Amino acid sequence: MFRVSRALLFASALAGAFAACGPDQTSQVQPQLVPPPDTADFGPVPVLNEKHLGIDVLNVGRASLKVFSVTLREDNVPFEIVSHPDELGASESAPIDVVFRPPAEQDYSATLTLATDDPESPLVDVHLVGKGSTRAVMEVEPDAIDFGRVAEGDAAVQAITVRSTGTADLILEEIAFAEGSSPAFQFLGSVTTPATVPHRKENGLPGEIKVTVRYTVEPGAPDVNNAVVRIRGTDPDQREKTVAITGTVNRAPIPVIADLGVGAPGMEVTLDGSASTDPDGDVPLSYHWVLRSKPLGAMTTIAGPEQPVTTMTLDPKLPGEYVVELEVTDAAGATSLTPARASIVAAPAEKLLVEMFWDNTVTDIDLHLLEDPSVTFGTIPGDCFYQNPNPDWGVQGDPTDDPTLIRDALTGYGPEVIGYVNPPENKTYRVFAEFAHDHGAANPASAVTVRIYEYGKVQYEKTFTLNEKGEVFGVADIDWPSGKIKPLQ
Ligand SMILES: [Ca+2]
Ligand SMILES: [Ca+2]
Ligand SMILES: [Ca+2]
Repeated sequence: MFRVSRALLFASALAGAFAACGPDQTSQVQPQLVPPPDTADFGPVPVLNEKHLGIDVLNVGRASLKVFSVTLREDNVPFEIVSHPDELGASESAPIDVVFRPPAEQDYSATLTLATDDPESPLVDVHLVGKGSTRAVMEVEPDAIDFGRVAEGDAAVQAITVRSTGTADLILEEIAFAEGSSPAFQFLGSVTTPATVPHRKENGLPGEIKVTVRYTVEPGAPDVNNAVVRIRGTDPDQREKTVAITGTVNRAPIPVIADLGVGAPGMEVTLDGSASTDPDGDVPLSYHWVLRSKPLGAMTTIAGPEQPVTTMTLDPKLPGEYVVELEVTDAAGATSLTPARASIVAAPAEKLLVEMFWDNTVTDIDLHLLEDPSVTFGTIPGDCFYQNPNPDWGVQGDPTDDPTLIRDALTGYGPEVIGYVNPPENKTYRVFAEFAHDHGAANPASAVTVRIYEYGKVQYEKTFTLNEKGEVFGVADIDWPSGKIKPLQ
C-alpha cells in the first residue's frame, strides 16, 4: 500500500499554505487541516480482539483548529471512536483514537467524518476498513498437579490437557520442563513440536492433546520433588502457560528376618519378621513370606505366608539348604525395595549321608552304597539300594550300625538318599549310580548329581550324565572314619 509519511504531508501542506498566500496577509491567520489519509486499515484482527489505530489530525495553519465532531456515519459497525482532540494549536497534531472489535470472521468497513473549522475542508471522511480474523486460544488443564505420596521404587502418571478453543488451529511451539525441574518427572510419549492442535475436530468439539507426565521415585529420592512444565503456543493472548508439578515420597518399608538358627531335618523353624519397620511410620505392615529354595524333593511349606511370625517344618528326611524371603508392604501401599533373605541348612544327623538327584523327570536312577569295594554291584547284603534298603552291616543283629535307604525315587528328579547314622570304622564305602529305567523317555539322557555329606556338611559333589538304561557310574570311595573321598572317575 502506498503510504504518505507525516513529514511529507506536512511539507506538502506547508507548500500549499504558502501557495495560498496572496497579497492579503490576513488570509494566513487561519486554521488549516491536513486531511488524514482516505483510508485507515486495521488489517486482520482476531475475532473479539481489539485493535486501536490513531488517525492523526494535523493543523498547519497559523490559527488553532477547532474539531467540532468526529462521528461514524453508519450504525452497528464494530468501530468506535474512543477519543479525539477538540482543538489543535498552530502546527499541532493529535490522533483520533479509533478501536476496531470484530465480532465475526468477516470484512468490516465504516466512514469516519471529521468536522472542523477548516475553511477549505470543514468535513473530511476517512474510510475505516478491517477484517475479523481467526485466532488460536490455548487452554491448559490443570494448572497444577500434585502427585501426592508415591512409593519409593514406584511411579505414577498424570496427564495435562491442552485444548484448542479458538477459531484458528493452535500450534504448539514448545513443550518442555523449565530449568531446575526435578528429573523425577519425565514426559511419557511424544512432546515433539511444532504440533498442531485443530480448533475443531470432526465431531465439532475443540481439538486437544494430552501431555503425560510420569513421576518416578527412585530409591533414595528427595522427600519433595518439583517441576514446571512450559507449554508455548500461538495463542496471541498468552503465548506460554505453565503447569506446576509436585510430588512427595512414601519411603519403602524395610523387611527384617530374625536369625533362623541351626537346622536339622524335621525341625520346626520360626520365621519372625516382626522387626520389620517403615521409615515414615505407615503401619500396620503387611507381610509376604516366600520359600525361595529348598532341598530337592522337600515338601516343606510356610505355614502362614502372610503372618508377621510363622513357621515352616523342614523335611524330615532331606538334608540341604532352605532359603526364605520376606517382603513387607506399608499401610500406604509401598512395598520393600528388596526382600529380606535368610537361609537355614538342615544338616543331616547321620555321620555319613549320600544324596542323589537328576534332571530328567521320566527316568529312574538308583543309588547304591557298597559296604566294601570288593562287594559285587547289585548283590545282597553288601549293596544298600532299593532292593536292600536296610541291610545288616557291621555287628550282625545290631541295627545301630546299619545304613538306610531313607528315600527312594522311581522317577526324576529324585532325590534318593542313603543315610548312615553310625558307620563302622576302618572301612571303605563305595558309591554307584545306575540308570535303572527309562520309562520310554524320548530323551533318556539324565544329568545326575551326587552329594556326599559328612557330619552334616557337604564334602563332595559330582554331576555326570547317564545316557541309557543299564549304564552304571562309579562315583567315589569313602574312607571311614577319615572321611577321605576318592573319586572313581
Ligand atoms: Ca512408608
Ligand atoms: Ca530309583
Ligand atoms: Ca548291624
